[in-house]
Amino acid sequence: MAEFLLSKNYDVYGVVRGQNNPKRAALEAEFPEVKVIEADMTDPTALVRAVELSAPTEVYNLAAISHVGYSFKNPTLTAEVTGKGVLNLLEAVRIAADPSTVRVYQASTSEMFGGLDYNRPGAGYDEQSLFHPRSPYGVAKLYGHWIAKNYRESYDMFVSCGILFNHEGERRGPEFVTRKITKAAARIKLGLQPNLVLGDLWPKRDWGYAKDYVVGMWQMLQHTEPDDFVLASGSTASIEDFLSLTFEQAELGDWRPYVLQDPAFMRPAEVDILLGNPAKAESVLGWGRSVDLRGLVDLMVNFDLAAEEAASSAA
Ligand code: F7E
Repeated sequence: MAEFLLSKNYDVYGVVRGQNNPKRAALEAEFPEVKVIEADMTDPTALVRAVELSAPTEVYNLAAISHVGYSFKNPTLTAEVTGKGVLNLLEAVRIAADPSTVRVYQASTSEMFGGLDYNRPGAGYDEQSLFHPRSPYGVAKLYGHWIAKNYRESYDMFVSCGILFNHEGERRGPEFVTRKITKAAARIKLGLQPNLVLGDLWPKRDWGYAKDYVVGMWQMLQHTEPDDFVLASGSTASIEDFLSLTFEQAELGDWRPYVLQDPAFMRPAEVDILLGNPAKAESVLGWGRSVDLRGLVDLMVNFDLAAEEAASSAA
């Protein structure tokens, strides 16, 4: 998001939390133009200060405990950060800015849908579909979604919610399944690790490229009015499909000899299948995608092969 906004000549402020957060050094090294503000989503006073310091015209709330598995182990923290944090930020905008001059983006998620038989439309989830979250993360995000809509309706604030399906890429954390797979395939290829340990392989996700989705988030805040929009690829594939594409791209052949399973990576409740319908974002915002699933896998595998090779030759 920062990269995209800088390319459009925005003055970008980024909120970083915690002491000695290594992401701060990484952000400062890659984007020295971004002005860092220390604040925590659980601290309303820090968010008031962040709004005062930055005097924003656009606020993108991408802050969250975002790992679904982690949210089962830390459900209260997830509720505080991912749920109540949205309220803290909206109040900070109301207190420390003229809310009629600020546009707010709330990162809602396909995890709010849950992928169950009874609420799954054949053409994919859209803005009208029923919610049934299946994790503390999904439940907290649903609170964030509704408090954002409530502030839009109650205070006439420009608050838009992007209901984004999985968006992946070279910057994806290795704790998420796509990057875990592409990074492991690169390391297996280079003889740096023997295998890969995963959880369930049958769940299906609607995976797209994060850089395409960032454009959609920005488009939502340029629109004439605040609204909710689904961003999705419109196709779905299983973890097994992602493994096949990855091992093919890395020229490793069949993935089965390399993959082990461990219940530690399985969740108490799973989202079986996610498929989104981005028709509204396409027609109202003119949003589109530059990369399909095969293109996404190719760019992630090529990136990880080059990165792992560089790291191993530097060691
Ligand atoms: O899991 C399965 C896992 O952690 C995808 C977040 O950005 O997208 C993301 O949520 C699937 C699940 O992403 C492993 O059980 C198997 O079925 O990559 P993930 P997610 O849970 O779909 C949504 C839109 C968000 O909003 C979230 O913030 O892969 N799976 N084996 C595994 N998942 C992980 N992480 N690790 C495994 O070893």
